Amino acid sequence: MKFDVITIFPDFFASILEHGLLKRAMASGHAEIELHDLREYTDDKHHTVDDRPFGGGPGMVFKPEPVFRAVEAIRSEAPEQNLRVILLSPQGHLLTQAVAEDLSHAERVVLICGRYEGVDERVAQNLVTDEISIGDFVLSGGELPAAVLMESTVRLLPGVLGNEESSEQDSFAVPAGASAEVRHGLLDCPHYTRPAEFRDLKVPDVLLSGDHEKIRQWRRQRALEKTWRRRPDLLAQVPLSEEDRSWLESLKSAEEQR
Ligand code: 9D3
Repeated sequence: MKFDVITIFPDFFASILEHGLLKRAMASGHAEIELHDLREYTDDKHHTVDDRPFGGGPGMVFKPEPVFRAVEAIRSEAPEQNLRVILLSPQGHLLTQAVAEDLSHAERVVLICGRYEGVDERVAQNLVTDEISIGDFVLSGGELPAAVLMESTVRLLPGVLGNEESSEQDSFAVPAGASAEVRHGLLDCPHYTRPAEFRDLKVPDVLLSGDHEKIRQWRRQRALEKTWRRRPDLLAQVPLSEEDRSWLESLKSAEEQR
């Protein structure tokens, strides 16, 4: 699949394209990423990409013309291709594993990285197919979100993580918005490695016991407990076994005793 990233800071992406998963996916031909400097799609001497908001107020807004021109130039390279045009913005739908899975089936995805107070609404209304946010916190622009979106999508492409089958096959019986990749929606259990004792801090005995059934139970219980305490919203969407339910019940009654 191919990403076209429209940004006023193309250099921002150098380090993530030179390291790790995205670099490997590009080297192996699974992903292609082309950076487009928004300023190259301006036509004035000063390469102006922004202007003051109509109606007044603080900050600056991305002008529509350079953004339209950039997307139209990309579209004209392959007019028959079905383009997803994504605006990264705080007003977008939340990026979830399900959104990444959906995008991993796309042929070509344009990512528009906003800056300043925002982007002229005519871009969002007339050019963009999806508006996406990575969470309810304030960033300075869409570049980090674009990198997050690309990494979460590319790692789902068949072959990128070594597994030649589509990673979709392991998302069976998982409700929308979740996937087996996120442990059927549960938070992960704790992990330990050597040494078994570090400054008086001991690894739980069960993990050293060699009893695989006990270890499986312990891990499942820790995952259930952590999810119940920190992310009860996730627990509501997860298929639970009888064993899971009875453990959670005993956890809740122990808590009520305290
Ligand atoms: C403090 C400025 N805010 C006034 C109410 C609005 C605002 C405008 C532009 C807040 C952030 C931004 C820049 N952020 C993004 O473009 C962005 C973003 C984010 O800030 N958080 C999570 N996901 C995303 S995707 C794009």
